[in-house]
Amino acid sequence: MSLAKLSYAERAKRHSNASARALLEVMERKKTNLCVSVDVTTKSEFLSVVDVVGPYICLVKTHVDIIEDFDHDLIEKLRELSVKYDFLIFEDRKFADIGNTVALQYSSGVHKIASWSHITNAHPVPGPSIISGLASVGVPLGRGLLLLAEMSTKGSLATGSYTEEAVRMARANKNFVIGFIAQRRMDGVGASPDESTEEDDFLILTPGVGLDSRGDSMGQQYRTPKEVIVDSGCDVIIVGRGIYGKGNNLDIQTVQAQAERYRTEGWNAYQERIKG
Ligand code: 5FU
Repeated sequence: MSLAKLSYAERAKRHSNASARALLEVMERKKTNLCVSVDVTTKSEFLSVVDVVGPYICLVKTHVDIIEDFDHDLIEKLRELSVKYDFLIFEDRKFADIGNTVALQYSSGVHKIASWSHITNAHPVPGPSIISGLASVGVPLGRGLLLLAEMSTKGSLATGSYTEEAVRMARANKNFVIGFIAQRRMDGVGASPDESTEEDDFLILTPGVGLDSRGDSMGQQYRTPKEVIVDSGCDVIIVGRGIYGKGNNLDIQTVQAQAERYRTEGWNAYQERIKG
């Protein structure tokens, strides 16, 4: 049976990585495949958005380096909210350096990402050593890594043999690599004809999701939850501005209504996929 037809609960039982299992379990428990990307630049806006979207999401995606008044109190409050509302945390750090450097960037510095982020991600561009560098920090903590196999932007270079090589790198490191940032399922991608990949269960987390717009003026491209979940077989929809808006004034009621809307669209699409 294709993995896209299995329920999140069934897939959780088969997963050995603690973060992948926890994510699939929370998706099933809260009936949501929505990840909100909270790309705002102040601590108070960040916490307001997370507090209002918390009930509707499985995962919060952060870019902590854009928060002007970042401090560890923010992380403590984010952790409290993640317990209160039952969601995981994904720092979208997009590591891209040599193993030794990424291990330091992941564990140390101002942000100490590995100490609070269940999931993070990396560009495969440096080759497999980026995975071993990050794994030296993340595996002992039970963390999970996503590789950027594709991107949502117009003209992305992450296509063809680059994407295939990313999937091969993931297959060789299944204890730590739990899936991909990608625009479609990656089952069997880059495998040789005699290679069995049926047991692989890589999660596909997909940015570039919007219901009211097809893109922005800086190369972003949007597809609907149905296109992403049903047509392309992805697992988690990542939504930013579609939920928290574009201007400087956060309208918390609208943020809540949009989170509810995307959660419903994403979950209905998943149910259509597993039943169809
Ligand atoms: F890897 C990627 C990608 O291919 N496209 C993305 O948009 C990551 N992203 C992130 O998802 C990006 O950095 C934003 O944080 C978020 C999308 O935000 P939007 O407001 O929904 O466009």
